[in-house]
Amino acid sequence: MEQGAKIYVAGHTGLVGSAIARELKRQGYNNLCLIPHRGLDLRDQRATEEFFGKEKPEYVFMAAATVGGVLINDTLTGKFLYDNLAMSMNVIHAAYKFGVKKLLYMGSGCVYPRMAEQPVREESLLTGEFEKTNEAYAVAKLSGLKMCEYYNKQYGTDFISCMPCNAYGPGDNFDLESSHVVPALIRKAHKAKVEHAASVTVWGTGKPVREFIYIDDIASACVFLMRHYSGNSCINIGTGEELTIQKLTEIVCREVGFHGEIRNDLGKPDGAPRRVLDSSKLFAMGWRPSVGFAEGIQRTYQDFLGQEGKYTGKKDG
Ligand code: GFB
Repeated sequence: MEQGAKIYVAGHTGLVGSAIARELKRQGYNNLCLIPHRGLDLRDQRATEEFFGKEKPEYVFMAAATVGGVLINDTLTGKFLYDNLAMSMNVIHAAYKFGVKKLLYMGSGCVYPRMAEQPVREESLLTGEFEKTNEAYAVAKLSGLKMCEYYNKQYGTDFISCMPCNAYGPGDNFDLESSHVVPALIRKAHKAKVEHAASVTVWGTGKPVREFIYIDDIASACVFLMRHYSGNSCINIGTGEELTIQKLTEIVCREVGFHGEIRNDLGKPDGAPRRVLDSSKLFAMGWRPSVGFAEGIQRTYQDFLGQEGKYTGKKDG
């Protein structure tokens, strides 16, 4: 990827897209094509193709998606399927139609089968049933992954895809109903701390196991793959470290400074029992994550403190 190349980051205002744009600028790629969602609805094929025809990007990071945590995934199933299917199809087809040199498509660890052998290898794709709570999102993302593979086969495109584990970091969504677990727990622990509450409530049993990666590490891996990898196999992006949700909560409470009790709301879903990726293919290429979990939590907490008013209309405490 040449330094002066024109690079389109689809979804550049989101958690992953904003981190990729930051990483590209940090590495001296300044010819970035960034258009906010309000400027272009990627679910609209005509508008998407008009944009590609006008801007003619050479490289595309497809990080635009409708995302959310276990609860919203399990409730807005129609929206999660439609939005992500339409955006993926339109961007991948337009990239082919307008001669994009290379595209990186953001998959997700939740696309793997619920009961795949852990840590999950890329070969496990499509070998079993999806996790029900995020099936709609997984079906849409799988379609995007396979569309890249099929276009490479039929049209000779160079479209690659990656599968990150659970992402967190600055720019995350801290809304308690729609967010993922890390931002939700940071906000809950902060509120419990400032209100001197006796406890903080965790969804589900706290027994599920997850792997968490700081968003700047995902961005670094995406730029690395765009520069060094071509092929039809998706590539896992993880840290190799797994945590139960209970342990995660203890770490978040420690980093936030809340020392009360942890209670469980068993009325909320656990989601997949264990989801840990095997990232040995990526590690063998020479990339490694660099931000440790405690440091990542601290940076995310500071980001939340800088914008807590946005979520509560006032400071939580
Ligand atoms: O992050 P999360 O919503 O998504 O939930 P998944 C992870 C685990 O944290 C689940 C528990 O076991 C939740 O029950 N959890 C505990 C909480 N407290 C909370 C809380 O306050 N909020 C949330 N959200 N969870 C996602 C998929 O699955 O994985 C996405 O839904 C995406 O589509 C992502 O693919 C990678 O890890 O279960």
